Amino acid sequence: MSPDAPSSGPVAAIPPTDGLKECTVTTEGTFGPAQGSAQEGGPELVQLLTPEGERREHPDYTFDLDDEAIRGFYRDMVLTRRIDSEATALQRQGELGIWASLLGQEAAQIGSARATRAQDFIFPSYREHGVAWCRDIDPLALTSMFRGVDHGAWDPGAVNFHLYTIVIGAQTLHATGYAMGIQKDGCVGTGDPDRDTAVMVYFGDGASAQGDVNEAFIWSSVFNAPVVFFLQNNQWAISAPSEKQSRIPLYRRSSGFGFPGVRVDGNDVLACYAVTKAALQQAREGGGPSLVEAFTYRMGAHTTTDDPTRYRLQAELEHWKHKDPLARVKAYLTRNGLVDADFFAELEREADELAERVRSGTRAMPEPNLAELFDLVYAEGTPELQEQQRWYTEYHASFHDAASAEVAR
Ligand SMILES: Cc1ncc(C[n+]2csc(CCOP(=O)(O)OP(=O)(O)O)c2C)c(N)n1
Ligand SMILES: [Mg+2]
Repeated sequence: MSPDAPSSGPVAAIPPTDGLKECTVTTEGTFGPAQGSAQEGGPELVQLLTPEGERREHPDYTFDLDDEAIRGFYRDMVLTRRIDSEATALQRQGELGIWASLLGQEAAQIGSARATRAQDFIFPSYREHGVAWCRDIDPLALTSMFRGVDHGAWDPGAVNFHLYTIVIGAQTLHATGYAMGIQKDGCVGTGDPDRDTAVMVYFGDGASAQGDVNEAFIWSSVFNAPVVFFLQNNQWAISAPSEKQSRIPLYRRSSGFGFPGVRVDGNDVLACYAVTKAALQQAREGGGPSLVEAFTYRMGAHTTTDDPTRYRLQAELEHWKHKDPLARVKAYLTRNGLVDADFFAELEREADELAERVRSGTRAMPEPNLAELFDLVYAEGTPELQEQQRWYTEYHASFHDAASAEVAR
């Protein structure tokens, strides 16, 4: 990662110490209103593909993949959006208890996740369905969790993708601890691309104000842990706007902790890929942690339990619709003759099939045996849990007894 990402204010250089790359501390805006937090993201924003679908150069970051990869990213984003809209509909039909939509954040998630290597370990929050997609997590494993059938039915160790974390920001500490562990295992800075490993953790603008996140920043910084903090600033923490989390642009937070930060256009899949790739590489090489702020927008509700019309203006959403992460890639591919009509037709067919699989698979899930949950809390049971299990089993059976009595009457 470039330590000298462009900034508008006066800067003070922190001299490099052993193992820690030089970074810049920007002082402008510290005591004023948040700089660059307006809807455009400010001059610091790294962008490689404009909302109109035009490629841009950046002095520090280059997108180094071919058009085939861009078609692949587009496919990822279309299919992820389809999973998301299907899951939202399933919740509305009473098939899921709740759903947290990623609508609008597809580029941030696909770009960053595609920049990881198989050996990198990812800690998600609860909205990272695009990242899960890139880690080959079956979408039905997500809907089963949001249906209440299980608590996350994949093996994190097998796919290097941790279970979703609902406790805001807690996963940044897990990630930091894991990163310190792989450091001790000698999996950082060896020069072997198959061995060197980084950790990536996803969290939000609201989470950035949590104590856990700030502690994770400190630990990762002083231990030079190989972790990339991927902050999706979707502008809202439920009904709290991001201005209420920070007086300065969030990516600048890291400078106070002694590691670099960069703000990337979170609706630009090319830039998200390029910036994250550089940050991950730095971590794997032993260059320590970094903060990537993906400046994006949550186009849907916080979750299906939320009604955003109660706290934000429709005009804001309309503004962000012009920056839709999918539309700009489609414009780029079409304008440059990199796809034909068959490409879109085939993708639509694939999305329809996927949606049907998510729908029918979710509806067909067997009822969970909730009494089993008590066996899964600890490796071995405790008297308290056994008592709770006995109580629950009796309580559950009482419904059956009542129903039988009703039939007999
Ligand atoms: C420790 C903790 N405090 C509060 C909550 C309730 N809560 C759930 S989501 C959320 C907002 C998180 O906002 P942000 O970090 O911006 O993530 P986003 O939902 O926008 O992706 C809060 C406060 C929680 N889950 N955990
Ligand atoms: Mg948020």
